[in-house]
Amino acid sequence: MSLQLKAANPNPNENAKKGQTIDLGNGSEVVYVQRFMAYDEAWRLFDYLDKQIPWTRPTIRVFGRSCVQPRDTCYIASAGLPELAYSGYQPHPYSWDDFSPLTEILKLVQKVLPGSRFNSLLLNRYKGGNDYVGWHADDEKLYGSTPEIASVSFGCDREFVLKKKPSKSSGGEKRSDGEPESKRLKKSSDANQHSFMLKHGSLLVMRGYTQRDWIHSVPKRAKAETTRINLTFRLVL
Ligand SMILES: O=C(O)CCC(=O)C(=O)O
Ligand SMILES: [Mn+2]
Repeated sequence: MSLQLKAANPNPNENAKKGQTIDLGNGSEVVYVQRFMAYDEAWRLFDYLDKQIPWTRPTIRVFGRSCVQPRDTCYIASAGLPELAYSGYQPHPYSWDDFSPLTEILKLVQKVLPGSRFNSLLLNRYKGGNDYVGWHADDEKLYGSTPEIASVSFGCDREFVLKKKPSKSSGGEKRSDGEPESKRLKKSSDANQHSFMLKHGSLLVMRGYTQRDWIHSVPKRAKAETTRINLTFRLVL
């Protein structure tokens, strides 16, 4: 299958097309482009990915226990990179050459993010609202200290949540002003959590210190009935 991808058509909503940048503070940043890809093209790609990617649902280890990963996965990497391992699982690296539409999506990502470089891709398929990814940061050493991760979504809209890691210096009871506890908690929860409904054909970019200072998840959602496919492009150093 060969595809010539183009960016989404002009849209009255400038933010949806050009993207919005969310400054998370202390050098962490997220960019969200809702209409990254044209709608119909994104559905063609969904069908291709759903049918042609060699999906597996591996057994992983979490807190010393074996469990089946609650989503399907596949890994693509350029030749000669160090091997990726997470939760006791080492995915087989497939070649970009065997999945040319993925290279087309990569080119479109690099066009929207000038100067970015990616050489690996982790794909996830959530076959309904019971499939999820738990709280984690993509802070593996092989990505370096400030990885840029570009995430493209297809199919069912799902919520993506970012939560600030508890800061090491702030002990639970320490206070510096006389503000009531309830008010302080409300304020901190606003600044310390961000949620995005990741739409079909959208792009979300995490960069700077986001993996060092924040964790993220795609929680279970009873109402999400259909399949979602997500691609995260990364640079292995
Ligand atoms: O599916 C998503 O939007 C996120 C996936 C993710 O965080 C990961 O693969 O590390
Ligand atoms: Mn992640």
